[in-house]
Amino acid sequence: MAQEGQLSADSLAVLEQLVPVAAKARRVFVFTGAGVSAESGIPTFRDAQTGLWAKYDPVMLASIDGFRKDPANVWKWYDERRQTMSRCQPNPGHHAITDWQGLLKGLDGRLDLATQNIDDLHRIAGTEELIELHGNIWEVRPLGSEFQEAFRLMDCPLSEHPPRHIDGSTLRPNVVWFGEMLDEAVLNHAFQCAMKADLALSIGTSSLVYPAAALPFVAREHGATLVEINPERTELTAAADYVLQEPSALALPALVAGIRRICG
Ligand code: BV8
Repeated sequence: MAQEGQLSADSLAVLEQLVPVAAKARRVFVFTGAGVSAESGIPTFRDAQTGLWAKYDPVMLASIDGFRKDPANVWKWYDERRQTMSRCQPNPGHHAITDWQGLLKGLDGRLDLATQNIDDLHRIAGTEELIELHGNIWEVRPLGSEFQEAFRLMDCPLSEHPPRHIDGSTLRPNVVWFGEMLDEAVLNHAFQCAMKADLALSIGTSSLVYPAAALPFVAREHGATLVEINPERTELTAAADYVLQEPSALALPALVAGIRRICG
């Protein structure tokens, strides 16, 4: 497979061990971060501060305090990110996850995907029953309201910063900001999936942001075999049973192709 041709010898050796184990798994938990969208052209969270945003601290921009201080400025940042994301498509890594989910369904298994990403690319790639831990950049809700009141606002670019609800109230992005609680039901569901998994993969995340970053560790503590796919080492690498230090758009299609060769 052309894709495998670009993998390092180390990664091919890891895949040789991993593929038979992964082909046997019937409850797979996949946890993704910004790195899986890097090859779609979306800057990862920390390097999203390129250009005019370089002078801002992302943790400040993605925070309720930052928003209350200057809602227009925070909305300008989200509007820019929405415009970037509107030009991006899922990459082979996103599609490999959807492909694997379909394969497992046919084998009476299941793949649960919990993503930290807010870019909608897993949904566009066709992954079902997506768990969006940190919300979705295409959704908004009235400031001060609960996640349940969110709705999609697809205007791109936005006509005003901040956008307003029909009743004139200020709308906020339906994302989880630093210092904000995640939607408890969403987070509990993700932990349930992690605890039931026999194979867990942490892909494209720096494993720094909690409580989401605890998920792969919890999967491992409950007996899952743990795989990390990331070109860099992270806080999780030492705990992983298999490490593929590759871009996900290269490693995931090679892994799923190997599983398909065994499972048909
Ligand atoms: C909360 C949405 C309770 C907004 C985001 C312990 C327990 C609980 C909380 C904390 C804790 N310790 C600290 C905290 C507070 C804080 C936190 O974790 N801070 C960190 C910085 C230390 N957590 C919170 O505030 C959370 N809320 O805990 O509520 C509470 C309430 C009140 C008071 C206290 C606690 C809420 C966190 C959610 C924040 N929202 N996003 C938006 O996006 O605008 S987080 C944001 O960063 C992203 O969404 C993403 O989820 C997250 C992490 O980023 P990554 O996805 O990992 O991306 P990153 O850029 O970091 O790394 C990219 C990786 O990809 C790299 O490793 C790179 O090597 C790799 N890569 C690059 N290219 C590729 C690749 N991999 C594969 N292929 C490639 N091609």
